[in-house]
Amino acid sequence: MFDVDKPVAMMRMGSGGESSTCYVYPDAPSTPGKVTADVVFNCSAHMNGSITMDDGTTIPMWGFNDGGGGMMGSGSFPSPAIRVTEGQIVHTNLTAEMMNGTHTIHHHGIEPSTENDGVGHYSFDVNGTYTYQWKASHAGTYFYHCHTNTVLHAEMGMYGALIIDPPEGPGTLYSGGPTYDLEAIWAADEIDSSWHTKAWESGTCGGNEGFHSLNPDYFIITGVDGAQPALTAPGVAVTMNRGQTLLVRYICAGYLAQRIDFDGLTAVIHMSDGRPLPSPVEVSSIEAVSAERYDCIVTPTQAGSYDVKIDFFDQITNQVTGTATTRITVLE
Ligand SMILES: [Cu+2]
Repeated sequence: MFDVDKPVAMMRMGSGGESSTCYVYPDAPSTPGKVTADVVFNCSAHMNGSITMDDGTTIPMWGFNDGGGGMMGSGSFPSPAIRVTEGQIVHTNLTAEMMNGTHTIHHHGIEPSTENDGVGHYSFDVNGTYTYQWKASHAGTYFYHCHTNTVLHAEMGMYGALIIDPPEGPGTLYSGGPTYDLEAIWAADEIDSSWHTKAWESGTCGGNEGFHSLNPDYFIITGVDGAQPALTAPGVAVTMNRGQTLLVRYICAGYLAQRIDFDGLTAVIHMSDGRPLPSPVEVSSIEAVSAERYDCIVTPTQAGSYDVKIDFFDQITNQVTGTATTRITVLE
């Protein structure tokens, strides 16, 4: 019988002789088959961010900063979006130093070679700098995240949106697909603040760090507290005119199952997980599980204020354990 209290893997020594980390494979090789990229992102892993909640509590967060490429914004939480055009060869340069923890970047939903997949235990965790080389093959909504000690590092906020536009550019969802006037990127996530004081390698040696028990106390949309601030926060809440089309790029960025409810508005799902649906589906709500993405277009026909509610379901009881809310304001 499986004994959860015993380490389940051999100790793996880090390249610097560290003996306290297991399931971590630090390396920074050169990229196999490296070619000239069409677009380059420079990311450095950081572990010094934070998010301040509506009740005044500040919670430590980790993430990826713009490492100087000038294309990734200021490095807040969530990490800045990576946005590219279908067909491009992309280099994501990750810099991570062992003293701050090894990290990776997994471009979720992209299908590169094993070395470029950023799944540490299948290849390596980055200690130094590594260039992830990948091709943006299919327009759609993805996200990227760290895949080192994933349970903790993803919870700590090491993720950001990854958008691939079709050759037509922003405003068209996929080549030959629907167009849109405005866009919202809603990455919904829960936070268990008790996890946010852990060391980066916590739990990698098989000790019980409590990661089997997620008890979230905050619920967020794209890095903003969903208790109240997300109702009006720029970049999350939407103000639009009646008759305009809004593309919602909905990313289930947490561990709990979720349901987004559009408060009476009709959402037309056109894509899921980076692929068009065989035919669009009209819904009033969408249920999603961890890492799923849905691209849906909302075209309000009446002016008003619509509070879009994202419920989070407890893993054991399946009861709603928290809710994050944002708002679509439709002007006449
Ligand atoms: Cu990490």
